[in-house]
Amino acid sequence: MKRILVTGATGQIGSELVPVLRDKYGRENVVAAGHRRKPEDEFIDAGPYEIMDTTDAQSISALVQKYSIDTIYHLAALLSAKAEENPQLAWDINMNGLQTVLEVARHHHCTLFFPSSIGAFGPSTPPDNTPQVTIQRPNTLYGITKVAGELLCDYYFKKYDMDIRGVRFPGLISYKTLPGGGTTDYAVEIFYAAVKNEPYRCFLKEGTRLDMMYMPDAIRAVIELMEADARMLTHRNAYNITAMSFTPDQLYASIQKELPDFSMTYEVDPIRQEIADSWPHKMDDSAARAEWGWQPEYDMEAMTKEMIEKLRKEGSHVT
Ligand code: AKB
Repeated sequence: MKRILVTGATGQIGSELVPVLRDKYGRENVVAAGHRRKPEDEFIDAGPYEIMDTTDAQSISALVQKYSIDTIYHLAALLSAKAEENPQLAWDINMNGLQTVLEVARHHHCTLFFPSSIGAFGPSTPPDNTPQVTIQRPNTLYGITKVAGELLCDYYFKKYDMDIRGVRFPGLISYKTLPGGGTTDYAVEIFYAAVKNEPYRCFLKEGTRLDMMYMPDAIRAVIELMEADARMLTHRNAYNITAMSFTPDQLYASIQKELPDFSMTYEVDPIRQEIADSWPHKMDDSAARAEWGWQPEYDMEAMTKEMIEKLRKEGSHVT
């Protein structure tokens, strides 16, 4: 049985990945680690929870030893817009944090999952049908840490023969935990407003096309990649994966089909708009499909219906 450590466990991906891993591998075998002093009760009740600083090798090492960890899902990171607000902190968490975790993983012979992002591409990358292997010259600090992270993971794989795997996530849409400080966050916030019958002011302009994915597909992708036969993996760090590609106006129209009274206007945030304009419209994820069978289940319509239904049910989570 695997013994797993998840960093950034209280974040948007972690809060959904941890319960799925616990169902699969047993609650005591999955340690959730976050930086919050007081996590949600469900973390404390549902299995081991630890407070951890991802740049502190000794404390991570101590946790790995305490729980005999053999696999690390390293999710702790600052997202794109937050990283532009504080580039020094973003470098420290995203880059020094990854390098620290890689060293701990090397020392303790752990397998590692590292999430990259569409942010690893930049304005000179072909935006349509963005190839798996292409030019990557991002002009955001977040993107720089993601490309460097991909390369560092490749380096550790080749030099130290470590099992490290990763994907380039598009914008992720989920109803359990809000993302914090990303450029694609509008595609989550819009649902919270719609369900509360409030108008939404979108910070990206009409026509801004980006890759997106509903969280259940994202969680399944992580698990399928980590379970894939290592001999099939050529592009380990990291695979393009996508599920849908839409603009704010298309998402607005899709929500209006379910909630005809919902209204949206635009109030463009120039910083996030510039980031979005430098990212792909639609990635080519054929390498992931060919090498480990990646296949999304949700398109924009199916995701819209389920987001509205779930947020209505989970009314208490809507803040
Ligand atoms: C962000 O917007 O920063 C993230 C991402 C696409 O990596 N959601």
